[in-house]
Amino acid sequence: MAYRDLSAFLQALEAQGELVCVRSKVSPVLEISEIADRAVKRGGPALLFENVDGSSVPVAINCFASRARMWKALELASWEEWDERLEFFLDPKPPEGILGKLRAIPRVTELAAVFPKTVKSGPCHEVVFEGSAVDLGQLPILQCWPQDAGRFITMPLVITKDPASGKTNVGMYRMQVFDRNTTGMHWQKHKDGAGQARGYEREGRRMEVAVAIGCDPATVFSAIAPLPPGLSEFLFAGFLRGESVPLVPAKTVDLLVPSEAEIVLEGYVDPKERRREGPFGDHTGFYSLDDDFPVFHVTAVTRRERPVYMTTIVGPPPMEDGFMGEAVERLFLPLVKKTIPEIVDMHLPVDGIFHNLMLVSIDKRFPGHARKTMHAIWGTGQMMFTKTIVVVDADVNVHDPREVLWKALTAIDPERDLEIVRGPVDELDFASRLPCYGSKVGVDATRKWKEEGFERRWPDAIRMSDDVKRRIDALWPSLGIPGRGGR
Ligand SMILES: Cc1cc2nc3c(=O)[nH]c(=O)nc-3n(C[C@H](O)[C@H](O)[C@H](O)COP(=O)(O)O)c2cc1C
Ligand SMILES: [Mn+2]
Repeated sequence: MAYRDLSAFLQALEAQGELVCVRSKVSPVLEISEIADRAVKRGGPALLFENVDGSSVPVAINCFASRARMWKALELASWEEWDERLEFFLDPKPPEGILGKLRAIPRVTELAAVFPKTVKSGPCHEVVFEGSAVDLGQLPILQCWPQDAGRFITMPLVITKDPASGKTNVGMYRMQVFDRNTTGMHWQKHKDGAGQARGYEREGRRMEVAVAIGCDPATVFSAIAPLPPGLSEFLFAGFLRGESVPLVPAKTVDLLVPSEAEIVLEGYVDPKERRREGPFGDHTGFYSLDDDFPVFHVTAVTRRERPVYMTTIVGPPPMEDGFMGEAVERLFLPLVKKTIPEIVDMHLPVDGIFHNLMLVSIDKRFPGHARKTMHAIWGTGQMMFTKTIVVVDADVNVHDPREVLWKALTAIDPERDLEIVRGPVDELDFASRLPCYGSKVGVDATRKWKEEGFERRWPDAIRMSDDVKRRIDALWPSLGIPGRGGR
């Protein structure tokens, strides 16, 4: 059963001891951030701050900040469960026999039931503020870090429509609060929201924008999913939940918003307008420098009678977004494998802040295969940002950093095995010589072949023979050596 809304998810977390309600009075300026940071770094629970200085609205944070909570959010018991679920749709086999056909029916109806549906009304419209009644100061918006330029909405679902195709996009792009009814709109150049905005700019038209804050967890997660442009995040959320996302027409803009949202901001972005945004303590663990970004004018705020403000903080890893990133890695791996089939597994270690390091194992089939894989990765969606790609053979476990270091570093002849390219880099990369344009490196750490010009012999990795291991397993308890005899 899908979570109906954020409260349903919070209740489920609380029932399982995964949520702590904090009743002490705390400030949204830096204090919640410090508490949330300590909690996530200690593997702590999600937090609901009920008494926030300056606002009557409670703050939920760290809702996704552990693997267990991320699974709960996506209603999965393991990543394997997802692989199996996806396999049915990616590789459908005609069901065999009457029993097989009967068993397939629920799956097919499940698919039919996940398209977003429009409803007439919803709790997100219980209270409506328009025009001069709009005041973002009523919300407990955080200042996350000392050098931040101000308060930032960090977990918004920014909903826009493409001017040409009319297709809806949902993206999570942070928003700096400038005053009671304007914010920044930090969609980076490469993102779908920015792409749609360029369409409005060409036409010299205002762009209507709606921002949902606090929804059921799958819908929130869909806003960070790196889907190809034109593919609906709300449909993806429906697929994740196994149930469609109910959408309701916004009050003052021509957009559909999740009817079960806690808070919705409605307004517009003027195509010509830019304003200084930042600095902001970012997910790189450093402050992103100030820069010019579009401005969001909030013309209406709608909300529940008793809303919860959902937020997160990013900063030196590991943070909540690291767990969200891991979910992206695991959920998208089966899809990546469909286009880059040689990939066996991949891993983006959390300290690589998602796109600085990708470890990928391949089933190497032809000379130069590792380099082909790197270029395929750099050529696919947001994976273009990957600064370092290390390609290893299929027998290396990319989730074990020690094994990767050992086997990858023994396998390389640096002058021969580095592939250095230029191209687009993440807008948050502050080391590249130019913004958004720089270099990336691939490391071919696969075993080298004769066909690749390697004429020497390649040694086997050391491994004890199985029969000896079995004999010693049996003998171990009698040897008087402390510790388990595990291998
Ligand atoms: C907590 C959090 C904050 C984010 N903030 C931004 C941001 O300010 N700007 C941005 O372009 N992407 C940001 N992202 C990443 C985007 O949400 C992500 O790239 C997503 O795929 C964008 O949606 P789109 O593909 O529809 O453009 C953030 C992600 C997370 C998890
Ligand atoms: Mn998108």
